Amino acid sequence: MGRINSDVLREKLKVYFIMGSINCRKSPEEVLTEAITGGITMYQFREKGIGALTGCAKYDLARKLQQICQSHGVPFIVNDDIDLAIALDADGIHVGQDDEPARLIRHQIGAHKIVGVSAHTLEEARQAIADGADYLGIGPIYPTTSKDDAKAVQGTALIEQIQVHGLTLPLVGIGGISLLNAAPVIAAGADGISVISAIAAADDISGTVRGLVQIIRGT
Ligand code: TZP
Ligand code: ICP
Ligand code: MG
Repeated sequence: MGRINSDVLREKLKVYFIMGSINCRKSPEEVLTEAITGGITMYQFREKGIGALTGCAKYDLARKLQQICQSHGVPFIVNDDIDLAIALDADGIHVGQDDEPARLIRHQIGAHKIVGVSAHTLEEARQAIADGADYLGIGPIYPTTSKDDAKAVQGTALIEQIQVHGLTLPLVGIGGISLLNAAPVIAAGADGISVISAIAAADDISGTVRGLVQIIRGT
């Protein structure tokens, strides 16, 4: 099996929900189920930050959320944790610049799995592509409170720069994206948006996702 088709991946990146237990105001299972009802196209399990689960509790939650994704045909991606991604036979993994190099991640997880890499500069984007990434996460686009060690806010500048330099890998914008500011991210050339708090902390999770889907699909 070879690498995922990039047009198929672009569809899955449109409304890419990221969540762990600390992002939720009700059970993660409920939050994920409501987000799927609203129409998320991909999900990333990111169990990180103060109070995050570890060990067996982390594994058990990941397995439950993976089963919810599987029963609805939504790809399940693991943040950072290559051992967990392999143990669960997840659909893919997302890594940052401080994690294991993407080249090693690709080697460990196999050609047919989805590998995403966070990039904050054109150079990091080029390196991720050379290392075998399938898509890039570009951000933080707007201010965010969901990541303690977030880099400087960059707006849509890098997304635009990536197009100008002819890099064609699928990409999502991330960081502070909501119903109010998602449209410029797509206008800048991103295939989709990646969102934690605007979905996980919404009063109406499925309604918020439906709104984001409409913006991304341009209707
Ligand atoms: N990487 C860059 S910004 C960010 C991550 C994981 C957090 C995004 O969360 P939110 O709540 O959508 O701003
Ligand atoms: N981009 C994506 C898609 N996921 C992340 N966890 C991140 C950047 C930091
Ligand atoms: Mg990371």
